[in-house]
Amino acid sequence: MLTRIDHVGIAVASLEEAIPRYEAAFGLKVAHQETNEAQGVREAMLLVHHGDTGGSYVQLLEPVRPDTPVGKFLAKKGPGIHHIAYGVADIDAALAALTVTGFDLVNKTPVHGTSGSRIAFMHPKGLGGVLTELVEAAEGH
Ligand code: V0V
Ligand code: CO
Repeated sequence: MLTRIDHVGIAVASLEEAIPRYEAAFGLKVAHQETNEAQGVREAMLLVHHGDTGGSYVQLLEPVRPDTPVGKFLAKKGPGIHHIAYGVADIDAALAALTVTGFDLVNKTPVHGTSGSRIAFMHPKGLGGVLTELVEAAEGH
């Protein structure tokens, strides 16, 4: 079902400070930046590798307000790894299969993700404490 590690989401207080650190450390480049009001984040995608099944990225996440998933995470735990995201070819089929097996889905139907992707989150409780996202990339990504 999974085609790649699409991204590792990292909670940061400031994109402006975090982006140059990642550029300096690994020579990564920002491929895309976006504000996602529904998810409460400003995010930057830095490309690590582009393979047959699509890209793998570091996703830096800055909360737009404290009362958001990333804002609450930062207040509780400080900056760090917030979620892992796996690529899937067909997110509707993946969610249907996970519903049958009884997984606790935060999003039962896909919502808008970065660069026009369709995404859905799975609750960390069922997956070793790791908030997990599925991503169906938009055509051409
Ligand atoms: C919270 N918890 C986490 C966690 N966030 N555990 C692991 N990783 C995380 N990121 C734990 C927390 O320690 C608590 O554990 C428990 O969950 C409840 O925490 P809470 O602070 O009361 O939070 P809730 O229950 O209000 O919300 C938690 C969930 C929420 C996971 C349901 O964060 C959520 O809906 N996340 C999905 C949306 C999201 O994260 N969007 C931002 C990225 P104890 O203390 O009970 O043991 S947007 C994105 O990635 C985009 C747009 C993209 O890729 O395109
Ligand atoms: Co993400």
